[in-house]
Amino acid sequence: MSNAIDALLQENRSFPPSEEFRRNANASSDAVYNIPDREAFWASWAEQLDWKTKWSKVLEWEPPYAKWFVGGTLNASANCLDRHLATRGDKQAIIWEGEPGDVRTFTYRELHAEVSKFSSVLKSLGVQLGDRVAIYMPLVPEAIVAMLACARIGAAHSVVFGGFSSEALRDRIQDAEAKVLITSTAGYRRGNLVPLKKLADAAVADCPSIAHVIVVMRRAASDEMDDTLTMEPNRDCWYHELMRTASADCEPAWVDSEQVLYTLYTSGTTGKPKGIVHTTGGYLTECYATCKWVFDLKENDVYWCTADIGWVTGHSYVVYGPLAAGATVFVYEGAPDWPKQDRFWSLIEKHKITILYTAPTAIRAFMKWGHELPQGHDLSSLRLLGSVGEPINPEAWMWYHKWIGAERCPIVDTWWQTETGSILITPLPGVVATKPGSATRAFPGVDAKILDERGNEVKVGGGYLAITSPWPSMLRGIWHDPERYVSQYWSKWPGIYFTGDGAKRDADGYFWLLGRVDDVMNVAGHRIGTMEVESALVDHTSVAEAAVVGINHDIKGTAIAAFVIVKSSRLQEAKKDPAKFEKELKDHVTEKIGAIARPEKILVTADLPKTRSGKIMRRLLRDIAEGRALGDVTTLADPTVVASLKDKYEEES
Ligand code: 6R9
Repeated sequence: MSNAIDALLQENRSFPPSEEFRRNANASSDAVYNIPDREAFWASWAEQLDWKTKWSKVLEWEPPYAKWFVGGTLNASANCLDRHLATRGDKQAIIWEGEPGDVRTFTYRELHAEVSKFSSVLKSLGVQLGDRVAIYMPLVPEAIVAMLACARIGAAHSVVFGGFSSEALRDRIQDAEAKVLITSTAGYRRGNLVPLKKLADAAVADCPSIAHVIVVMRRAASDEMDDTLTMEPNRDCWYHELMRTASADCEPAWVDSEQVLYTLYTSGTTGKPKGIVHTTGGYLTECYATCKWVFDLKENDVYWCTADIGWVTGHSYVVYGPLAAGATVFVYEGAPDWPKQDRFWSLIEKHKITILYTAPTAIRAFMKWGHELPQGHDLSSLRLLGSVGEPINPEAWMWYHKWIGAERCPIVDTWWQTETGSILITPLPGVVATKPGSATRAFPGVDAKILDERGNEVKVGGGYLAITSPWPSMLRGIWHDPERYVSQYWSKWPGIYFTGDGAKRDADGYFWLLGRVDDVMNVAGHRIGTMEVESALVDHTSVAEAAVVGINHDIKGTAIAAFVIVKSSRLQEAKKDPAKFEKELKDHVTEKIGAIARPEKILVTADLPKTRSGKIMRRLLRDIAEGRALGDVTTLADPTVVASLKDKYEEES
């Protein structure tokens, strides 16, 4: 039988942790991987949280349904706030900077008071245990307050990214049957104000379940009150007015470990969004554990995860994980290139960030903009870097390592999904020698394997990434769609979770993610993942970013088309002789991974179609390359990108 996916790229560079990092790390020896009893291991993490009632059973597993910490009761907001008051009351919980440069800070005590008050507000508006609350907000502190307040009273939040349209918001509110919507007058993005309240009004017009809309003022009242902003009597309320009289005394609801904490719709690079369901005890346990061991969180860290709370990364690693660990969390509202392309580096310098967790899409943009920008700032506060969201190409990894990490900071390339709730494959920075482009090993207690079509394990080589035992933060289902839960994740092999990602394992047992299985290209009988070809292109000194797709070919059946973004500093050179440049890139791929992966066609582009969370949408590139009408574009960040790319592609074909 042919391989599910072939492995082409060889990467031999390796970076062991420094002795100093290892010595001080929360996890500092390979012994942490020795887990004789998985349930006991997870229970030992759960014991570090505060429970009102202890569980009677760690795990109940009736595939594909898991219950963790059965019979236990706890509250997520109490674990993120109340339990820190005695020891960390005056410690900064959140340091927030808005895009225009306004700064606000909250100590744990202040955040606790704000969340308690807002919990009282929600209760007074009739929100009860088990109700759903939609949140459509810019990345402002009140968005985090809103999430924690829902958790405090046992309501499930459903955060909808503030960059989504009113239709997307409407569909998600309707699916969740949310009772209350929390929004803001506006949010900043690249100097512009996105009129969230107006977009919310359009959505709510078709949402009979919504009884109230709570509105946060993003700016001073005098700036907000123009004639176009209307407040619907009896339905709409101002956040600041409700808060003025709200009681700061709100006992957390002690909910069952399996109480729904939130639903969140996946970014959907391929199809219709799904409402992923997460519950409380297991989710919080694993978010907390991974924060301690993967991000090595210490009392004095200033930790910055650049994700928006509209994505799972924002849920697990801006809010629940780091706050449960009592960390100081830095939050930035706006775009990385506003007002200039060095905003991230100036924020790191100004706030003395020690841990930075961002996405390959951002790293590749920084590469394109040039290393001179970070070089102009003092980044010496940094001690650990992270990456999430897509495979990170080895050259992007090396760039991150050299120009941001000063060859000193370990990089944790963390693989996980909205569905997995928390990081499952990752280096532990004090233990594992990293290799550029590899997510390395499964987190202790996580059972990750490469399987072939029939479910046999591939020890070395390529195949499908599968998780073969339940884990505490796993999804508990798809909201209102139990059949899809089973067919999407549990039908390929009985009782085994199918991730939808292709991956390979090397001789050291390291995992290398190869891209979505749906994007695999079958070239002359070889099944080639997108990642390795793209990495071979990015390995060329002129290329900042690349996306490849399979296109129909008379002889090979399928050939490879590559879309590449050239580094700003190399653009002139590439444009001088396009045919020569194209050949150079093709030769580079041939040399790096073999003739089988040589692209048939190369198109230089300024942009790639991406989801709003920054993932390349190869499905749309296939539509372009094969001259089809574009499929569903609703999750696309910038629709103009595909239109101009389509024109350019057709012009050059
Ligand atoms: C957390 C998040 C999940 C998909 C996942 C995979 C890709 C995420 C990755 C990675 C390679 C990594 N992905 N992290 N691929 N290396 N470190 O991104 O969740 O938005 O649900 O996306 O993202 O393809 O299956 P989500």
